[in-house]
Amino acid sequence: MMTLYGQVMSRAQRCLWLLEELGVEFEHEKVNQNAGESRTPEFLKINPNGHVPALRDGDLVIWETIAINWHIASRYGAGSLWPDDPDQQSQIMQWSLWMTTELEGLLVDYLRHAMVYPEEKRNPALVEAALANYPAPMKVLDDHLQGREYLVGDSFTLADLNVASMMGLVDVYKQFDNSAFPAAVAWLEKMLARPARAKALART
Ligand SMILES: N[C@@H](CCC(=O)N[C@@H](CS)C(=O)NCC(=O)O)C(=O)O
Repeated sequence: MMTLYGQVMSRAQRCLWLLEELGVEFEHEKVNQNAGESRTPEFLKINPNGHVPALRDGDLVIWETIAINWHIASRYGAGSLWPDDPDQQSQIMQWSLWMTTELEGLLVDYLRHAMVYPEEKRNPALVEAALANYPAPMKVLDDHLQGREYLVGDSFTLADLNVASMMGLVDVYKQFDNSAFPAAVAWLEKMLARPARAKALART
């Protein structure tokens, strides 16, 4: 049986949502990164970066959210969240990596420095930069979603999940001005309303 390490209020939410979508059995170790539990000598043997999430599947240990979800979806979601078409698989990787490289950094900066960190640890310059840099990738997303229901093909895939989950983490996207991105917001609200996400969020 697989074991997923990481509490739901972290990037582990992405993996928990996927596991709930697929209905596969797994054990959940709610490693709390805010309490230093991802930095213990024991956990560093699982992920030497000291981060959650991490996944154990038999003898295999994987870290990095996108790689974990690729592993889970390609093995346990083939034909559904992970389509058989190799071109669609490439597009899924494109959108997943786009999120982590174009948008995720600024979302995390905003989340930490405007919402989570105590006042004395906050850096207002990072919040300003996040607000300034948000529209460019969002326009790309919004343009792509004109006339489309899903990011890749005509059904829900890992691409939708990997992108929406990060924007939905403590609803961080609502902190930004989305008035110019109605297609992206409509898509996001639909994705975030999926029952499997609610199941993942209940794993507190
Ligand atoms: N690129 C990594 C980032 C992982 C990451 O930074 N996780 C955060 C929680 S969302 C963490 O574990 N922070 C605690 C720490 O670094 O001590 C991934 O996507 O898996």
